[in-house]
Formats: sequence, structure tokens, C-alpha cells
Amino acid sequence: MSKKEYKRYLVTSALPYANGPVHIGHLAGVYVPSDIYVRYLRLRGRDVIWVCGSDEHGVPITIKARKEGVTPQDVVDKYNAIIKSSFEGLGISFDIYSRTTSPTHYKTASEFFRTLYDKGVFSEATSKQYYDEEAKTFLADRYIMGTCPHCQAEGAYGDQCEKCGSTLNPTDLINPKSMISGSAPVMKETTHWYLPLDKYEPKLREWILEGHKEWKSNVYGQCKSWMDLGLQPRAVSRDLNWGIPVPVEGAEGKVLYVWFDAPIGYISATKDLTPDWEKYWKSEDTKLVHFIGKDNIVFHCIVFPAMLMAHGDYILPENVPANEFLNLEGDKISTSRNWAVWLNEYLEDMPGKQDVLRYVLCANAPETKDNDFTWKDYQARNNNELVAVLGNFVNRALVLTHKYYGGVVPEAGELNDYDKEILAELPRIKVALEENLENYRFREALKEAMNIARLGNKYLADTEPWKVVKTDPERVKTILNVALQIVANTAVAIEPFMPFSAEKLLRMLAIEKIDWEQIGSSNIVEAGHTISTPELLFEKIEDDVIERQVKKLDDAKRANEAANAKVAEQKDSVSFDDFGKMDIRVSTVVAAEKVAKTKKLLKLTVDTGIDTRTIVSGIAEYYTPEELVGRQILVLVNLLPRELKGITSEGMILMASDATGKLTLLAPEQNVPNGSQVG
Ligand code: B3M
Ligand code: ZN
Repeated sequence: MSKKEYKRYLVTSALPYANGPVHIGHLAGVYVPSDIYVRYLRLRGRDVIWVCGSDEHGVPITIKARKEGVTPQDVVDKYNAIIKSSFEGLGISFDIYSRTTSPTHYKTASEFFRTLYDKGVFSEATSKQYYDEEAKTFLADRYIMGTCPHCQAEGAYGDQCEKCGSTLNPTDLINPKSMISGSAPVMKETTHWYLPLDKYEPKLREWILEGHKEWKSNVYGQCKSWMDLGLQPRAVSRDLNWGIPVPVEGAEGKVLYVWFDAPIGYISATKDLTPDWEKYWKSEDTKLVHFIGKDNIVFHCIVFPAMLMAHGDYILPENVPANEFLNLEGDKISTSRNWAVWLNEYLEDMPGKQDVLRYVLCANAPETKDNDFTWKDYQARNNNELVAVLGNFVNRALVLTHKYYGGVVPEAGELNDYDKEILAELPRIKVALEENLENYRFREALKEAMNIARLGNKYLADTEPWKVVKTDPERVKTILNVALQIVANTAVAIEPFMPFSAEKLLRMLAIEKIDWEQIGSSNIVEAGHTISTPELLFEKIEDDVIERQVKKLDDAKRANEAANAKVAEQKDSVSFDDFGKMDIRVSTVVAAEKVAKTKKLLKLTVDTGIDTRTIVSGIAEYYTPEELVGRQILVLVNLLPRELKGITSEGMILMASDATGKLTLLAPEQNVPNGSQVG
């Protein structure tokens, strides 16, 4: 396909639902790739605008509102702010971050719907849906609960049983109940408007399967299989009271389907960004690129393009480079199970490490298949690549320039063949870097950018200026001048990927700006220029930092299991006298240590008020010895002694054990004398 020349670029990123914070899966799938691409286009001096915003309609938001006892507007106001600041914190540099509850969007989406309606694009169909007569509202699938017909589990939703995973229709449920009023819903007729995707199938086939064979295989393949199944008319309205009212007489109580209004959010955001918005959306010499995750492919490659085709005034996307999914520690990222690394929490826990996360998520991006994020890999890439290669090279070049020349860039002498060989690599790397960036291969592009730092690292290791300085100081001037040219190339090459580090690097070089076109050049830093004080670009990440993050995930998993696990059944009854036989005393831990070769056991020395004794307890997974010394606990003192790992244990420490088996110490609400009796 010939490379069409474009005058301008219009880039969009999927509008995150404003019903929760964003996590690393969103970053890896959509926002880091699009930020890299747009930063690159800006560095090339191209005319580019990049729009995004919060997707603020849809049933999940109304469910969250009900759960939190607030309005849907409260929910979207809260999470729109959290999401926006998280993106800013990670350097995701949208030109506008809008929202679909904006007045511009209501107007734009309504007009778009009305245009298609007036053109007679929509078909209308009446169907029967569950209606809650008490709440006087139709029920979205997620608002109906009942018994699953497949596994008999209670609490199955109208669209899915979370127990056995079956996809359901509301009418499949046994004994359906409305989640709003609790009453049994009745079937009632309702009319909706349908986008006739079937009618657009031939045009979509031609446009995608013939016209865009260059799309990523995961995207092209999904579009092909959707069309091979045969496209069906799709409802573009819903019976909901949260959303954009359908602008048709007699459509009270009906709103635009969220996936009809959301993509139009790209257009309304552009309107809010620039009065020239039509130049971007309606000229064939605009290159429109949608960045999304794989679960949004059909909406961006089939539904929204069909809407744009039906409208007739708009261009179609030139590419939709969707990524696959990122998993976390081998498990699917899940908002409902709190199995995620939330960006707002990452920014708090790991201050100053935005670029480390951007780097790892790009280096590990699920560009063609699902991939996995582990904290161990995060630590390894930081320590072995960012610190040991990029940071080490830059630091050596700058520190040695300060050490030998007081920070003044030395004049280079005659370059030898090795110098020339190294410098000749730079323009080659630039070509590969650009080729990958232009074609959305950001993992490969990042490797090329890092190859510049690898080149510099190798050059210094091979030339060893710290040794040569003793015998041939003139040679060292050349070596460090060459090294500083490579540092300058690195500074601009890493900008799309690690903007915070690029800025820091320019500051250390005391250079305002380096143009992209200068990559490949070996005279960016002039002799006689004075560089600033070197700082560490990256710091080593120690095991304890990673262990804290992994523990956070384990705690989330356990909390989720506890929330879903059934509480233990009550034991058989005992008499008052039976209970009276147990002698429980308030005691204090006076010493504690781990029992060798066991994961769970601690050996405690306990002052029971009666005596000081040894008790072995299986709480090492929940408490460290240090945490226990000095704490008051409850001890069953008249339990017969037992031998545990060769230690005589005289008594039992009372603990609460939740449904997942997590143990929590019990103690008096205030300090009381040891030996106080519990009854
Ligand atoms: N709100 C995000 C998602 O499906 C969805 C994207 C809309 S882009 C127009 O996760
Ligand atoms: Zn089921």
C-alpha cells in the first residue's frame, strides 16, 4: 500500500470508564503506547492533536452509585478527577482530557444521533424486557438477579453467572428479582433504535479486509471473525435514567447506549480543544489513529466506523493498533477483585519512579499477545537495564567530565577508527527507531533507544578513560567528547518513552532542547560548553520495596477471598461448665523468635501472670517476632503441654481466623495486669 502523505494527525485513546481508578493494564494497553506515539510526532514537528476523556455513562456507573449510596454524577466526578491526576502524574500528555458528561458532548452526541435518525438510518424494534413496577423502570441485565439455570447458584446476574461463568439472558434466570426494589419484575414491551450493521457489512469488509491488510494481526483477525459471523443490527438506545436522552419525541426514559455516545466523545473533546476541529475530523489528509485495548476492537473498527459512514461527514480511522491484555503476577487484572496496581497508589508508593513503570510496561507491552507484569521483573529491569546500562553510562560520562575538566566539554582530537565505528551506529539506530515508532512497534523502538545507551556503555568500557588518563590525557578528551555526544543522542531518543528522565538529562547537560533530527549527529554538545552537576537518573530498587508491593497484592487477594468465602459453621453446643474448665489469662509476650526450618511457627516466651512459659504458635506468616514482643495477648493456660518441633509448648494463644484462614491476635482493649482471667 503506498505511503499516503498526511498533513495532520488526530490521535485518540480509549475513554476510561469513570467508575474506578486506572491501573497498569490500562497504561500498558493504551496510554503508554499512545503517549509514546504522540510525543514522537511532536518531536518530529508534525501537526498532531491527542484527545481523551472519561467515559461517564453506562450501567456499571449506576451500579457503583447504588453501592456507594451516591448519585452517578458523584461517582464520575470522583473518578474523573482521580484518573486525570493519575495520567498527569505518569506524564500521559493528552492535549485535552475531557468527559462525556460535558455540555459539548451532550450536544454533539444528540446531534449525531438525530442526524442518523433523520436520515432514516436506524431501524426500530419492539421487544419485551423486564420491568420493575415498584421502581417504575426497565431493568438493565445487571439489575436482575436470580438462580442460575446451569449451576443453581443464587445471585446470578441477568447477563452472567459469576459462579459458573455462563453467559445468560435475563429470561434464563430462575426466580428473577429486581436489584432495585427486590420485587419480581414483569415483562413489558419497549422500543429501541438499531444501527443496521448488517447493511454496512459490505462496506466494512471492503474498508478493512481489503483496505487495511496492514493492521495488526490481532485487530485484523478479530474484525474478520466478527464479519464472518455476519454482523447484526445493534441497539443504540437503552431504558436507563443515566445517560444522554434520546432526542426523539416520545422517547422519555430512554438514553443513548453508552457505546454509541462514548466514541462520539472523541469528536466533542476535539471541539472543546480547537475551533479547527473539523479540519481534523473531516479532511481526508488527516491521519486518525485510535489507541485501545483488545476488548474495544469491535466498537472502534466496526460499530463507530459504521456510525461515521452513516453520518457521511467524517473520516475513518487509518489505524487501530490495539494491544492485548496485561496480566498481573500470573492472574488477570481485576477491578472487582482489587487485583491491580492502581496508578494513584503507585505514584504514592513509588515517588519519582514514573519512568521506571513506563519503561517496564513498554518493554513488556502486550503488543501481539497477552503478557504478564511481575514486581520481580519490574525490579530486574530497573536494576539491570535502567540503572546498570542507561544510568551507569550517563553517570560515568558526566562525572568523568567534571572530574577531569571541571564540567567543561573537552575539544575532541583526531577520531580513531573505533570512535568512527561507534559514532556511525547512531544514524543506523535512528532509522530503526523511527521505523518502529511509525509502525506502532513500541517495544522494538524502546530497544533501539536503549541501544544508544548500550553503545555508550560499551564505548566507555572498551576505551577505559579512567585508565588512559594516566598515559594519554589528550586521548581522554576525545573519548569523553564522543561519550557526551552519545549522551545527548540518548536524551532525545528516550523522551517519548521516559520524558521525566529525558528532561533530567537535558538539565544535567545544561542544554535547553535537542531536536529529534539531531539524533545520529556526533556534534550536539559543543566543546567548551559547561555541563551541570550530574544526578543519578535511576536508583537501585531493593527487595524489601518489591516485597511490600507483593504483600499488598496478597492482602488484596486474601481480603477478596474472605469477602467471598463462607463463614465457618457453628460448632456443637457446650455446657456452661464445659466452658468453665478453660482457664484463659491475659498475658504479655516477653520474647519471640522464629522456629528454624518452619514457615509458620514462632517460639514465644510469655508472662502469664502465673509464670513465664514457652508457647509455640503458628502465626509467623502474620506477625514478625519484633511485632509481638511487649504485646498483651490471651492465653489458654491449662491446655495440656504439646511437643512441637522438639519444643514443649505450654498453652495456646487465642487468635481470630477469618474465612481465608488469616490469623489476627486478640487482646484486651486496654492494658490489664497479666494473669487477669478471661470468662
Ligand atoms: N469506556 C473503556 C473500556 O471498555 C471504554 C472505552 C470507550 S472509548 C470510546 O474499558
Ligand atoms: Zn451458574
